[in-house]
Amino acid sequence: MSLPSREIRATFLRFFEERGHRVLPSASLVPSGDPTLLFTNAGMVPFKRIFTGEESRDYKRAATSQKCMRVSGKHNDLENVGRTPRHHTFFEMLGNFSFGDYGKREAIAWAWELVTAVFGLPIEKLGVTVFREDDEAAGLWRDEVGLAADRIVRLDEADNFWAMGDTGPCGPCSEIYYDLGPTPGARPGFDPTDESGRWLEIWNLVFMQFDRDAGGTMRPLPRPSIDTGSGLERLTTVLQGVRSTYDTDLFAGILARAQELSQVRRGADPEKDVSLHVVADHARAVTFLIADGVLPSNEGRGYVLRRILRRAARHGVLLGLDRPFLFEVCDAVVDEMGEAYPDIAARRRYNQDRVRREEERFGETLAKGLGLLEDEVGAAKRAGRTALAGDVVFKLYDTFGFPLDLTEDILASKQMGFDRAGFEAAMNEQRERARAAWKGSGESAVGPIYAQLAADFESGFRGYDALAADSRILALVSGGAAVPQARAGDAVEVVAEETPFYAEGGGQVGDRGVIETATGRVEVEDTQKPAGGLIIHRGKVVSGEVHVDQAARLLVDPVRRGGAVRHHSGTHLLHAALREVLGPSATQRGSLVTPGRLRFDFSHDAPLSRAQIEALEDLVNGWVAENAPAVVEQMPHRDAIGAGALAMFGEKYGDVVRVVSFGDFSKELCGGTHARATGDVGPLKVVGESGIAAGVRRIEALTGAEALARWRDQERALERAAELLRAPVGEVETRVEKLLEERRALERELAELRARERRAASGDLALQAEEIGGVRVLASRVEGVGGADLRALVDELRERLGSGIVLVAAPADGKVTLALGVTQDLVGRFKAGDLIRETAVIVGGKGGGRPDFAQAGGRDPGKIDEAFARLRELVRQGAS
Ligand code: ALA
Repeated sequence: MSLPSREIRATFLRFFEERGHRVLPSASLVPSGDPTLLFTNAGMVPFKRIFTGEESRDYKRAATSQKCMRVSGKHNDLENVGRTPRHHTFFEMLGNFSFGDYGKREAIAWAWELVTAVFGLPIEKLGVTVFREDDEAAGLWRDEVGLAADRIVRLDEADNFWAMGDTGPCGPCSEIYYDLGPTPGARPGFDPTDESGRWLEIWNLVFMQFDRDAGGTMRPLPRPSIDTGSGLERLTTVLQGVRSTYDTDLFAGILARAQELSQVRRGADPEKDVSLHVVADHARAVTFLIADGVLPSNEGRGYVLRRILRRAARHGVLLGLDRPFLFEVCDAVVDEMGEAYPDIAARRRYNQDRVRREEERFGETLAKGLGLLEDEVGAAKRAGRTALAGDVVFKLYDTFGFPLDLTEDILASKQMGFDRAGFEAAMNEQRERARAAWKGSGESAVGPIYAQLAADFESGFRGYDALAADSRILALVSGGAAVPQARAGDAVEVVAEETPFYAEGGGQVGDRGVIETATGRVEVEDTQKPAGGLIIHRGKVVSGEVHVDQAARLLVDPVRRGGAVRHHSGTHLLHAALREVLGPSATQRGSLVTPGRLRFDFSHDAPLSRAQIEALEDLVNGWVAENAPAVVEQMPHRDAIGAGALAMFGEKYGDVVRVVSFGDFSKELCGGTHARATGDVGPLKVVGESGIAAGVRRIEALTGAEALARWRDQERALERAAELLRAPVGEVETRVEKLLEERRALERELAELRARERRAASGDLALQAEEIGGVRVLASRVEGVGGADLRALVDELRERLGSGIVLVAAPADGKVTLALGVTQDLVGRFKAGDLIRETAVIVGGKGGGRPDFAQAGGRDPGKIDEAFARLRELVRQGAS
């Protein structure tokens, strides 16, 4: 019996736990606070800021099995996945990490020990690569491990220098390869560059030494570190003695479900195997992405999810499945992996539902896309072309979710090609757009001064129980630099040994207040935590001076803090109520807690009904009335999640977490400040509900005094309206309805009066008609007529004349409008549009219209008579 993947994962973690590593749970696929990265793509991502020294933890060694996604890169272009034996979108990366603790020697020795002594891989089947210039690593492999010289190959940056992305921690690396046995075309000996598939990379050891900035400059890291990554899928392939990851037990249950549903057997037809593999790989990606809060959409992460899901659905079609099926394969993913990843087990139903809905939606566009493709192919053939335009193929790809390979398949069957360069150009444009949209999504860089201070100091937060503290000033920052003292008028940032000030975090705004010393006073406007455990009080010296090392008294503004506390606890109650009303899929996406209001963003894809909002308010206010006390506990992250505590997706939490509970209805991981009991929150009122992004809704609410103030404002507004209406408040509605009705009646009456007046006026005007060359012409100025009335007037005059040409000029506000009508019997000879063009020029305007009616605007009412004269002239010419 070969080693099950479950055992491989556990053995790896245990091996490093025994060597002093803290074993941590996998972080979310959605990187926390890292806008430079679409997905967590390596085990080191959650530790990025520890490597750069911006953050520290109470451990220096860690080991994880990390969920990862890669959808671009050398081998991970989506189109490849399923076609090669071992590339995936979603995968698990086993890794051990040293944060400035051990270095190359231990990393290499342990990797070797685990691979050979524990997993028992034969030494003669292993080879390693090192970075061209890394003599130290090469020496360690040769002298300490005892590897033969021909099993150590030096490669350059492209292969042996690892970076998380364009910026961030990076360094030279060393990779361990395994010989899968002779393949056709393989070169003899150890050759990692051989592309025949013989040598499989199973472990990458990165010697983190640099931090690369956006300009490409590499700065040495404060403490060189170790980051390693071994793909569980590949390691399992090797340890289970198979050639493809799809042959491991990781995929067995998932592929079995796909085969059962499609009634297609693996191994019978290579093309069908590709489809089965695509379905299996993508079902894993889809399951984990949705469980981490990503929803299908047309941008960013949601777009990647949608592409993956549709590609899987289309391959289902190729397997003969003409109904939603992927949701059932995703269910098999939960069966297989739910034990290792409780998150996906907890969301089984929700997951199924989302996937199924997206499959149904794609089912509709699929038919339309195929129709478009048929049409385009037909048109191209008729035009004698043998290739389809690149932008058509891109449209299918982009709008209809057709993967390129699918379009290619279909085109090939019709002996058609396509303009690949055009497709690529359209694709690049799209990528640029996506990149541009991805940039600038926040997170300002930590100034170097803060990183420095964070390395030197840590501030103790004392503000959970106290609003005042006696402490000492550790550092002062002014103008971006540390200063020994600050004087009245200076803007300053104060670092103290201990502080009751809450630094902005977890959605809650930073505290305000004052810091007093024997010689001066600082008014604090904001409190922030820019790096690590460093808390800074940002404000201004308002009197005297303060200096480093001085004793200081720190006093938090209690009213402001009180408001923040109420709204923060209110946010927790609202979150709990949302889950009761909408179900567990309403997961938190963000929040803002200020002293005056709260805002809560969550996953949900339809507006909330009034009944749902009222249900939320009733639940929360019921809990408030219970006056349930807050219980705050510290516990290991694992236990907290096990006890059902809610944690925000993508939020970073330490190993030991703070859990805030109210009664048995609310339990959340939270570092914020809270009410002692729900009663302190006071009434909670929802004042806004809106959509802020695809699948994300926002609720705004007020608590306590703010809720009351809001009611009062509204009451006052209602009373003012009642006063204006001279009616009791209770009758405002019926009175307004009545007023509106009366208004409608008056408008009707007014319109009738106007029409009557117009008819009378037109009777008089018609008498002014003159005859020019046998054509009746009426040119007249009218006052106070505009818009539709002007047109109606021209119609009426035309009717009165029976046969003729009517031009009316309506001056108003220094401008003039001309309207011109020609009766039907004359349109053969005179075109209203032509006549108006020539007359409008005279009043400095332009216009046009149909043969029987035209309109124009002009800027020179003083020339109306001239315009009339021009009309007469035109008629004379036309009549002759
Ligand atoms: N971070 C390294 C990798 O992903 C270990 O290969």
